[in-house]
Amino acid sequence: MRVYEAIVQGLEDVGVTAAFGGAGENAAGMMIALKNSASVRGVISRHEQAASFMACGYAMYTNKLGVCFATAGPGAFNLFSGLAVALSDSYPVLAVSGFANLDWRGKGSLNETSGLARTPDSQAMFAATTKKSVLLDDISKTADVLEDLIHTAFEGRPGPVHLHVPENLAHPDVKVPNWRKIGLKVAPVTPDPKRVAEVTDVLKAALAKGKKVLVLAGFGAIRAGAGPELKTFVERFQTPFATTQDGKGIVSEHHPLAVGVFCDSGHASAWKAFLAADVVLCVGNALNQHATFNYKAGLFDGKTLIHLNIAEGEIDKAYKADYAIVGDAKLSMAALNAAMAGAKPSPAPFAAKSCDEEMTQHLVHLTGKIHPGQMAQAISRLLPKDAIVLADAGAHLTWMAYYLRLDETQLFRKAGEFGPMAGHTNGAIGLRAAIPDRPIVVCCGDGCYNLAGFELMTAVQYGLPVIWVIFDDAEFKLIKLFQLETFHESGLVEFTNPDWAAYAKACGADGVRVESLNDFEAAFSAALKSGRPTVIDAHITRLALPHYAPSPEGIIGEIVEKLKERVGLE
Ligand SMILES: Cc1ncc(C[n+]2csc(CCOP(=O)(O)OP(=O)(O)O)c2C)c(N)n1
Ligand SMILES: [Mg+2]
Repeated sequence: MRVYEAIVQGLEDVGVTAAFGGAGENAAGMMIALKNSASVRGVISRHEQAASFMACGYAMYTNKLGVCFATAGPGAFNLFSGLAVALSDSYPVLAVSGFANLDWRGKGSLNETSGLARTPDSQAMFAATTKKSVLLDDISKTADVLEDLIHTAFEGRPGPVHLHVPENLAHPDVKVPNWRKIGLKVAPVTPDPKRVAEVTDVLKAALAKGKKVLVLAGFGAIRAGAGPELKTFVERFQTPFATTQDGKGIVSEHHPLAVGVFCDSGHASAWKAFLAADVVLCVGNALNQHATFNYKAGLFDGKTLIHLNIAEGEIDKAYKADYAIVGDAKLSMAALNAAMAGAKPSPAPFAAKSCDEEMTQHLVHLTGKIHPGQMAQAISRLLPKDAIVLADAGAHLTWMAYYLRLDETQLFRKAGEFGPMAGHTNGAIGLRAAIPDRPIVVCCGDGCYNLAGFELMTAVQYGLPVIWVIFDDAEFKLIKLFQLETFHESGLVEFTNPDWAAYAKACGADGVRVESLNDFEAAFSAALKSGRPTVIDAHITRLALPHYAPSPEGIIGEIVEKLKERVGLE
């Protein structure tokens, strides 16, 4: 068995069904092994960066390994963005890339990345962007190395791993002498019963004293599938719950206890509930910049912070937790629910206002084009029960996070902490390969689509249909807003777009240009019905301002804070 045949066999052993990559001499053996695989589908993207995003999309909501591959040197370097996403957003992803012939190391051969002879050091670069990167220097170690890497990808907080396969080991006549089946046995991160008992005592005492408990759920809770356990908790103890943008829908946003999104561009109802809370139970939430109003000083002052996260490293990172549980969110919430059996809700109910009114408010809109907030509301109304919505990086994301109203059977993911444009525009194609039977909608900015929308051809070629809704405002809106706020002028943020509908049709997909909400609704409904790859080029107004402010008091509050800072007031 050749080295790449062995690697693909290993992927089959652990249940991988698709691998995304780019062509190249060093990747040639991988491409052939994939062509011959009965269960792993090879998808060659137009650009390797998209392949790395697709691997992330593949792993996003499944507990499956995302796989991307590329040739040595330039192809491999195009994988970094996706690996950075997998690192920051905790996706189990394996990248396999070529490496120049080890026998020629130091001579500056084509694609050499040994760090010698004026070549970049890809071992250092991949090591810096993954949990672990290995250069396979002995073919008899292939099974051991691959198994160890895959385990590392899943262990604890999931993340990316990388394998360098040197050219001299990838020749057709070089064989793995000792191949064996790869096994995947990853122990779940179970919570320490002592810590669960401690948190139980704190919560019971707080509820008995009539203290207000708020749950704040993040993507970790979604990834772990902790929705049912969270719902049991909030309903039993009648505690309101807020979410981060990525935690949206963990329990239905139609639920009377839902107070909405807690973060920049979040809901006032969530902020007010937070202000009133005595105890905040954070579940699967890393308390990062946009979920803490730029790490607002004293955010948890006067409150008891209970932090539940899969990794010890996240606890006390930005805010000192009073109590913590390290564990998988589902297992930890189940353990907490069991330990809380018999506990009673607070005698003084925490009557927080739900997010319902803010999400469904009527938006005043006077110009001819589509109001992006109204479009987000329309998507909420038309979205099938099992749909998945991804947003990309930009102002469009803030409209979606605020106005998309999700049921607990639906999913929403924003561009994550690394936050590359086009990460989800193309990651969605990988997600489609992993989840073939749920509608997938990407709400992307036109800047994002311009950056990498040519992967539409990959989606068409491989039959991986997604609906792309382009928020077409012919500008980098988020950057424009930042410039105006910070520099009081803007520059180089506007651009021209092609006729995306015509482009989509030229690629073999469906394409529609819409300029009114009615036309959007018709196009969106038709795309959901057709199941075909579809680009909806939605011409949105530039005049609507997204609900975005790093101040929890909202846009006006932020202006007041800035003015106070300027004149030196407390
Ligand atoms: C690869 C990459 N380059 C640059 C950025 C910085 N960036 C974040 S949002 C944004 C604007 C995106 O424009 P568009 O897709 O049109 O979205 P809009 O803000 O207009 O909704 C830019 C340039 C980034 N996140 N990723
Ligand atoms: Mg734009």
